[in-house]
Amino acid sequence: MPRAALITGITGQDGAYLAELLLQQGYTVHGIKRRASSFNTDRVDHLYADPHQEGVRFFMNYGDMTDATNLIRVVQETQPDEIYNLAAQSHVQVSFETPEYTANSDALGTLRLLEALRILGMERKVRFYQASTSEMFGLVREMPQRETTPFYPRSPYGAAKVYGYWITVNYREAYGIHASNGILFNHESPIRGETFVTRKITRAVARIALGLQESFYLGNLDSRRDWGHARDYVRAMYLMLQQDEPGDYVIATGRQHSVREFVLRAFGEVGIKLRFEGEGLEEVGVVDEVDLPRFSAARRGDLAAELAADDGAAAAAGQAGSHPALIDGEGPVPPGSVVLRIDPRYFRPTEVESLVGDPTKARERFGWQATITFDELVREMVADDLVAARRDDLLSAKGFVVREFRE
Ligand code: NDP
Ligand code: GDR
Repeated sequence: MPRAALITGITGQDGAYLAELLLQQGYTVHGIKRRASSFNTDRVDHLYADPHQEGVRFFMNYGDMTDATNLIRVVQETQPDEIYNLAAQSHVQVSFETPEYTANSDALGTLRLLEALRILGMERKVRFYQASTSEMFGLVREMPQRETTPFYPRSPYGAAKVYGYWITVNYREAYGIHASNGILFNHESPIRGETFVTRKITRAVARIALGLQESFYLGNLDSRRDWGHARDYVRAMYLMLQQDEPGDYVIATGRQHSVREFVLRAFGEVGIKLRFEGEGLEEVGVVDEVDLPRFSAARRGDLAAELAADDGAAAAAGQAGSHPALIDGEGPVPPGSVVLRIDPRYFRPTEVESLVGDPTKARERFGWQATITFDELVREMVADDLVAARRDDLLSAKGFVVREFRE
């Protein structure tokens, strides 16, 4: 019998990468998805197979972390060997607007799932993973943060996740459940939600490069994060549940960058050198220089070839593409263009200024370490958003309506 896993939050970024990994490992994967008035399964549609076919190993169940009866029934029906509890209202800023709902889904939701195991008498059968977070460290007590660093959450989200962490520890100690907390630092990917800062930046950079928008707005440019790639991080979740003993682990790269650095790096990918002018709410990001061969290649979709070709031959060869060659000053973003402004709407009532994790324990216990660098992460995200921006550009050029998503 193949092993069975149940993933809550399967329609999210991590759920999609984890489902892919577990299917590759031979698991049968059950996911819980919320009922929505439109399709919300974009990230896992490529894994979905018609359940009427033979040999299908990927199944979806309707459910919600706020509905205990539903969780009990889904666990009973799917009989998982491993449960990965990834479902959460995961946006820190949104948690200030919806604090009670965030506590209900993120804190009590975890309790409901653990209680489902007790009610069904599955405490010794199921291994449990809880998606804990570096946001629990909040106003950090030491640098870098490790498993022993005290928590000091700075948002309703962080506070709810602290409850989720401790109730997981408590059920492990009280009932002998193989339950582990992954204290994961920020991890991103091309399928990161569009309103988290990294994806917001890479989408905007791509759309600005294609001339689909002129500028965008951010909040605090100086906060610092330890950013890794989601593909690396779901591997850590899986490894935690393969250990003989459960435990709590920090998963991080050990390096941090500011939001400002992320912005500079992302614009650099499309050949735009940015400079910052002004201070506070008046600060703006201004185009300083444009590397035209690289910028043209990014617009055409030949960036990989451009990067590979030191002599610029690829850029010359590609000039017959859909976009004509750009002449300095004539592109959509000539030097002097303001492409980034500050909007205080994106400031948080209490901010987490600086996070960086020490993943030594995970490395020593099960050999985990991040393999994808910050530069590779930014490159992959910008490249993917360029594809989407080119598709939108082409569709609108051919007269089709392109949907504009707004935050
Ligand atoms: P996403 O926001 O991309 O995905 C969250 C998932 O939870 C979605 O599938 C969402 O469904 C689902 N969900 C939300 N509320 C409910 C609910 N009430 N009932 C059922 N499902 C619900 O998050 P990530 O994939 O980035 O993160 C996965 C988990 O890891 C989360 O718990 C997050 O808090 C935590 N985490 C994330 C980190 C990161 O950097 N990404 C770092 C540390 C922890 P829908 O698609 O319908 O909205
Ligand atoms: P975070 O991620 O709060 O760390 O939580 P997010 O990308 O939202 O913010 C990171 C930092 O960027 C600053 N920032 C902005 N953030 C957003 N979203 N939008 C903006 O316009 C903007 N401008 C500046 C923020 O103030 C913050 O300092 C993520 C989530 O995935 C959580 O679920 C997870 O637990 C933690 O990472 C680890």
